[in-house]
Amino acid sequence: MAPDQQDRQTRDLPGRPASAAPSPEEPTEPREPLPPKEDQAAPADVSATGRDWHEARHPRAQGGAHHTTAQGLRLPDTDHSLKAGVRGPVLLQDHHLREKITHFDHERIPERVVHARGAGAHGVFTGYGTASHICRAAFLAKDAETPVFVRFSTVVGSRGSADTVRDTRGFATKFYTSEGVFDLVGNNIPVFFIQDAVKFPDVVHAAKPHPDREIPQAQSAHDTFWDFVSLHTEATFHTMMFMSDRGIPRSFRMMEGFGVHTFRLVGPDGGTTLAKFHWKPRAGVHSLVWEEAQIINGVDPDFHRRDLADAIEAGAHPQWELGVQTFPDTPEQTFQGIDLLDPTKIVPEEMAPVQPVGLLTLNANPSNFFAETEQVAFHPGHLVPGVDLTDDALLAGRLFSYLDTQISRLGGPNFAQLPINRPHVPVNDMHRDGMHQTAVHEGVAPYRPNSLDGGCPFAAGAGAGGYLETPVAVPAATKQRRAPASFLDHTSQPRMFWLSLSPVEREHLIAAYTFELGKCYENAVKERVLGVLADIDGELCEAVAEGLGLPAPAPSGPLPSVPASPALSQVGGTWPAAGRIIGIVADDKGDLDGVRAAREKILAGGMVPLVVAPAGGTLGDGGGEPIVVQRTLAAARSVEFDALLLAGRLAPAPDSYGARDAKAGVADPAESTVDPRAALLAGEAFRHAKPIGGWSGAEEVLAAAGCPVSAPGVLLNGPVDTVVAGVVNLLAGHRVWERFPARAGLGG
Ligand code: HDE
Repeated sequence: MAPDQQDRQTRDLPGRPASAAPSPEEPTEPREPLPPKEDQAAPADVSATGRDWHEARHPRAQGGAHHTTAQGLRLPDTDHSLKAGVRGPVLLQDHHLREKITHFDHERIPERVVHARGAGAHGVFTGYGTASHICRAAFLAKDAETPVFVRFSTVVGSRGSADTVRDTRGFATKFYTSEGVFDLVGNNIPVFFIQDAVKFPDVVHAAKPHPDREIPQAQSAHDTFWDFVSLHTEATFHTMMFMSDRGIPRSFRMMEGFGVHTFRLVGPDGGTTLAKFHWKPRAGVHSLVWEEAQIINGVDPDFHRRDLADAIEAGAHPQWELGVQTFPDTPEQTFQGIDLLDPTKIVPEEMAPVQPVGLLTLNANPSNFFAETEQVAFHPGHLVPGVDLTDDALLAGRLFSYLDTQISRLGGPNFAQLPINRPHVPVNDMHRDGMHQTAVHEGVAPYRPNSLDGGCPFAAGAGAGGYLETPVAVPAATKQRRAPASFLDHTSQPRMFWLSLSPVEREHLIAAYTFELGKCYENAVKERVLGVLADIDGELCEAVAEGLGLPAPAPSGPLPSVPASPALSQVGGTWPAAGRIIGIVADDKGDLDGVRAAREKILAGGMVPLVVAPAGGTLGDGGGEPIVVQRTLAAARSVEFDALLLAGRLAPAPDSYGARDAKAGVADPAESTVDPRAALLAGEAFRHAKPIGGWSGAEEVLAAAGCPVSAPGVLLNGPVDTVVAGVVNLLAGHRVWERFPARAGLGG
């Protein structure tokens, strides 16, 4: 019996009408608490005071047999207020009523000021040992296994906003290491908008909805955002990157992650190396196309959240390799002319290859969104021995900001005691009291030095695992509000990015700028953005200007001459198709043996088949193994699939919704040979360059959708096995890019 069902036992109470007697499935006996799900147990075993947490937590868990108040008083009824007589009035002395409603009134906490919308997962990180000579951190040692919690997020939107908006994505990882918590709080884009933390409120105010009407939600396509970034050109590289396909990832599972700043690694002998962190997804880096992203925002606003949870539940555990780019720790802190303290610059991977140092596997979904994903509190200053900071001015501001924001968001300074934030090592701090203190500290001397508590706790030197800041020399300097001269170059790397993209990616970038600026009202803002683009590339600027109907300005000077960095392009590689979703559309008249064979082949390849049919239930009841229908044509949209299989011609059933719809759309009802909803699926999949396979009359569906059956990536009428194998092969390249022709000349 589930705990929520227990509440309904109160219907047995005297005075309730006989008709309210329990239905057969309603439980009548209390039960013992259910054991926690194995893969979803609370992450920490030790409380802030070092006690067994499970023991401390148990009395407050809601798995017990009897419903109680917060004070543990057993309750016979939670469905009726205490009244004077059945018709009232309600009595103020009803403590349960007041406690229940007061608690409810305070259920919401302030959402994160940025990165409010997110999804999380538990996992494990396994070190390769390949970094051990340059970084003494225990979690990077060979075969060391460290529990982790990862939270992915969008940046601009509110907590309830849609997942597939155009935005940067957060990629924050909490490592519960044997030396304390290490947080790597990164993004899916390797550079940032600003070089100095003091500008953060400006960029966020510009990107958030306009303060007068509070629109638009979770969008950068509005005047204030473009006003700011066109005036503040250090944002250009980041802006271009999230206007590119990276701003609309196909899945959290298919994004790269970047620590952005340069960190300082400390080796076993105390030697230091500068480093940038990278996460490389095993599933490849893939994106949606813009029309798809917009459809998803309406059809399934939880698309990324659902995709992550479903994949983990299905056992398709997403994986990323952690890698580092390393640079000598010289006093200049530059690498081949690139300033390593400038977070608006990358070091191209061709100049400093990313060296893999460990593997992250996400293998368990949170048990409770609020307790874990919402309450998790990251901080770039949560470091372990072996990882130290540099003087990046953006990082310095973050070190202040994250602690400050948690205090207001999580209601006080004791958020590290929340289960999701607790280190998996004993905590011996001397912080005391404060809001929401859950530890019952013992002893009388929370200060150092002391003699009354035996001198405990003792300082931990390096030999005892203590964290020692690297003794870096601070050069003699003059106080000033200025940035180094190298920070003024805002065009070379954006131009390098443009030159590194394939024609289809350039086409997407042009379309994104044209869309976003097309949503702006102020011509002066659009013209200023065109001025910025003119200094990146003439072709880019002209194409966007043409779309906006404005003249393309001339560049302000000669364009920088920079080499491309092929690693910045997402297109052209091949990747495992495992974890991808293939829709199979069929009805009872289709080739159901073919559907069965296709399902098996897809499952055997580690992919997910989704059977779509005109109505729910099963297909093939007339003979053979029934096929469970997972989506009806009324509920499915092509955006859910990476590829599509059509197992028949999908005629509308007489008098069905599909038939009525089809008749409404054509002059002669006799011509309505294909269910229009199937044609819509096929047409969208075609337009979004997805591989399409089909047999048993599938060409009629494509014809009804107006798709040429001889187009690249359309595989029809071979044996089912061959069609499916062909579609899976195409999936390795993500999409059939030949169906997305780029304008002539964009090949660069
Ligand atoms: Fe953040 N950022 N940030 N940020 N950030 C927050 O902290 C901030 C920056 C990033 O899933 C906030 O707990 C400042 C860069 C992620 O919980 C806040 C500056 C990068 C997350 C904050 C930056 C990030 C945040 C809001 C400029 C990539 C979500 C809630 C100096 C390297 C973490 C919170 C999660 C969240 C401040 C810049 C990534 C307000 C002041 C650069 C992934 O403290």
